[in-house]
Amino acid sequence: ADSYPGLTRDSRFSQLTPEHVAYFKQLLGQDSAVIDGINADAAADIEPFNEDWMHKYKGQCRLVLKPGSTEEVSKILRYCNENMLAVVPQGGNTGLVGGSIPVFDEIVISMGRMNTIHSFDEMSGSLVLDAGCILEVADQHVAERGYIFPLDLGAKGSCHVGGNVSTNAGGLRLLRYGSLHGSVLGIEAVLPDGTIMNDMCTLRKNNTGYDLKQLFIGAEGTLGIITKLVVQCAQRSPAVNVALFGIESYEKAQKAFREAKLQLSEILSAFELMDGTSQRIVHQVRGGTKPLENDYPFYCLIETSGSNSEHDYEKLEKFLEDVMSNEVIADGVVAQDATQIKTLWSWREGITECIGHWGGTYKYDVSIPLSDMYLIVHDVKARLSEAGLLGETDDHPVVDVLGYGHMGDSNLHLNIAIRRYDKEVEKVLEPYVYEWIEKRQGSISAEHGLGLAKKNYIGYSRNETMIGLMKQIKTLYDPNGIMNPYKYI
Ligand code: FAD
Ligand code: 2HG
Ligand code: ZN
Repeated sequence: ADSYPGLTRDSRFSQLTPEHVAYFKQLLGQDSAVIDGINADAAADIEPFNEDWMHKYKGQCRLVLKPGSTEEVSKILRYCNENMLAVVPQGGNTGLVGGSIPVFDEIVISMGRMNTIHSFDEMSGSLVLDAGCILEVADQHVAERGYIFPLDLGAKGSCHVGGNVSTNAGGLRLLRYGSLHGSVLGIEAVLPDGTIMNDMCTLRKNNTGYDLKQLFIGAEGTLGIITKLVVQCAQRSPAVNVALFGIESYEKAQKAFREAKLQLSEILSAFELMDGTSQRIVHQVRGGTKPLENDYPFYCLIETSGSNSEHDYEKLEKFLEDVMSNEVIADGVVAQDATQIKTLWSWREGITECIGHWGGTYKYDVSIPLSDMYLIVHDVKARLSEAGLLGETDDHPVVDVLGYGHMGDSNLHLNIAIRRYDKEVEKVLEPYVYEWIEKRQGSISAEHGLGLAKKNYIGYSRNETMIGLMKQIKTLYDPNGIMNPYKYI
């Protein structure tokens, strides 16, 4: 686990006492809503809240609160604000930048009990639900009514919609349904002083003054706690097709993307890129039959979603014939049923889990103009090899360097699979990677957020004026700084 060099506990924050815990116990009533590590040894129960999905960040929290209503969240925050107790909101704890984990002894406010789906308007598609609902459960609810949640990602079985909105997650179909900045219609949030901000508009249009809810989308728990949401869901397409193909070069992958947009236009719902290394690793870790016979340096996964299966399938087949005969792609396979669709997607969605197999990963979630996007993988790999850090044997900390991601959104996930976290490797990677991105006017955080991992690097993607304005907003909403401290900015 990371230690946090350069970070010291903010002495303005109070140390938790049995009196504080007694207040929360009385407020939340039931025993299971408080995990108390102050009066008793609760280390084992608290551990999952103190550690992230990658086992990279470790907190020292000794109190977890699980509110059951907005009013309880409000009372918790008001009390924390008055008593200078720092807090960390936590959803499904699947975040990849250490944002959901305390740094020191901050109180974790876990949202899992607030998981009611309140209503769904089958005419408009607007869904009203609690922040602690699991993404997959919300999607299933609207699927039964012919709709689709406008976000999908590999962690759907455990991430919360509140966490998704707080990180402004992008996921696998942003290309089709756009960012949460467009599909979140309303938010209820509790500010650090306990004020409940009710902006639960269920309509698509509402140009009355500043759109304050937008600030909470991507705020990573630094301004307040999101308690409820209104989400615009889209009509679910009855016809879904998925194809995976092998490609000889990154240039050809770009051509394939251009052609897919041209030829599949309105039915294209995902265009994902995977490099050969990522697919080799998934195969090595999980086994199974490879979708294509031969190995390729690049693979793309295309999904179409439309209303007429025959028409869509025909369009996709014609597209495949075209790109194959023009040698844009070398080989391809189209899923024949729902099981095969799932299997093809698993070669893409399974990467994050498989690359952690040797011990960990350094992750860079970057947005770069498409023409240069994959170049960063070659450059980083060469740098690590030259430094003697990459190799097949255990004395090398780095196993391999790979790239994959949401090609349709110019978003690459550069990952360095490692045997152990290693300062030497970090020195070779940073600030090199961030400088590389800055030179190309890219973004150092395309969709995962800043959290603790990137807070020191925001200057590579935002100028002083913008950072200054962000700090003013933070101070306005959270003058005592109790909301998710030591992170973001
Ligand atoms: P957490 O990890 O619990 O929290 C994330 C941040 O939000 C923290 O800063 C936390 O303090 C804050 N927060 C959580 N809930 C609230 C709330 N109610 N109010 C205020 N603040 C809150 N991300 C993508 O963008 N695209 C992907 O395709 C994608 N795929 C993933 C695949 C895997 C296998 C994994 C493990 C992660 C993936 N992620 C992806 C990252 C992660 O799943 C998303 O960031 C997700 O949105 C986090 O949701 P969560 O509920 O787990 O939030
Ligand atoms: C994805 O697109 C996620 O699969 C995770 O955003 C990316 O693990 C990663 O780097
Ligand atoms: Zn992603």
